[in-house]
Amino acid sequence: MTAPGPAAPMVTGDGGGPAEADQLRRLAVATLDGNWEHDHTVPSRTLYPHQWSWDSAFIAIGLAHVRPDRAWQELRTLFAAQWADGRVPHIVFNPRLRVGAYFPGPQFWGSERADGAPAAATSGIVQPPVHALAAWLVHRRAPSTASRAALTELYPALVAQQSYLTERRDVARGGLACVVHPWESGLDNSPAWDEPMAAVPADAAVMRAYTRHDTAHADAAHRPTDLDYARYLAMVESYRRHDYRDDGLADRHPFLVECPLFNAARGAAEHALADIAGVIGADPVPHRDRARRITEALVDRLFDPVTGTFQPRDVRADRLVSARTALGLTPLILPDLPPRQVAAVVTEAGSARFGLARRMDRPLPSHDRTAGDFEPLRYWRGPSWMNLNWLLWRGLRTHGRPDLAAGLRRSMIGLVAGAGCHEYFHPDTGAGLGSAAFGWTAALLLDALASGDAGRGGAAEA
Ligand code: 9WN
Repeated sequence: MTAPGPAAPMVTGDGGGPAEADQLRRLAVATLDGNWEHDHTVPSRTLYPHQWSWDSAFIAIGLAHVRPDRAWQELRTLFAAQWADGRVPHIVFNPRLRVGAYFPGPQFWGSERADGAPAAATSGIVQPPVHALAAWLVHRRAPSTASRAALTELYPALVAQQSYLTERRDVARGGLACVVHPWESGLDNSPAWDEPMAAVPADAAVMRAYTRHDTAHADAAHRPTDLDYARYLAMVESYRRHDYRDDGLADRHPFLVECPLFNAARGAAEHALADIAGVIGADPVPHRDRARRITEALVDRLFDPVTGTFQPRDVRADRLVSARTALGLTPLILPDLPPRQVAAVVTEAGSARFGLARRMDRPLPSHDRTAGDFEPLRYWRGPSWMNLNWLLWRGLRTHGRPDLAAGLRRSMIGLVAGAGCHEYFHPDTGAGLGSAAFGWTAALLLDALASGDAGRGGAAEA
């Protein structure tokens, strides 16, 4: 079962010709327009009918090409729900929707009982902080007086978001922020979380007390299992019991992990804030300093010289998790990643595990395709996702690999040309999976289409 969406495009080639590109652009705009909900864009009308944090950042990047006012509104609406401590909640619930439109909904999260929560009902956890980068890209797409004013307005909120992560979430005091829930990574059921999740006590039978919403709209065989969900709920309950406070996490919380993508996003955010500061007359230097420290900590704590890739660190067990997932490639978005790590990530991405090449049929999968637990249909355990590929595409351009960036870009566009704006895709066949009208797929497609010259011509991009 998939959600109805704008019809898949009648694109016969790989989407690379001007007429095909135009058709794809129209499909993407129709998808984003269809998901627009009075002041924000929903990731999917059926599966995810509220506002999600990192989705909105990716969506703003795409909207900048076609509806710049909406791009700013998207970010403003999200940050209007920022908590007093600076956290940006991973879901902002739309009060107009019926109870049960999504599980777990506002009643389960109970944000209204926590100090410093906003008036709107939200979740109590966060997602990767890709918003400063998004704000910078939205401005850079069409700089204007209005975009500078929008940056000036958002800047303090973006800084507070970073401060929250630096001051409250660095549980191991090593310079990296912890995620307290797999949902915070954005890659909910990635094999990267199997080891730390195994330590979370839970019984799948507790799910008998709840009705999952996701499996009513997507194939259960593609989604996290009931045991995964039992653990997800247990982790929320553990955090909620302390009103989502972060003091004492090390002593009481069952899941504490330093994620390479989450922290790479944090570092990229400091680089973007330095750029923003330069435009609005603030001081960029502290942002560059913080960015440098984050990159150093990532290399120090998460780069495994034996495997040559970045791996999450399970802080409770104080060890790197063994799974080699696409998360490990994402530090490439950091412009100050040292050459040794850049080379290692490019090698890992080009290996049989992920298949990056100048000529490639399909974008990268979310997990090592040679691994025994690779599942081509199950969510973040194998399928290809546009946002992960977009991050890698950006990283390749940042580090002067236009040849590989161009190959990846073509494969991303070809994927949507073949299947439509699906949520995720079979990594071998390219078949569309999950929601058929997914926000960030449409948005990042627009960005890939618009950046054709940079992708082909090879200018390194900051
Ligand atoms: C839980 C909205 C979100 C994305 C996540 C993706 C999925 C939610 C879910 O959907 O997570 O947050 O219900 O599965 O994993 O990355 O932000 O698109």
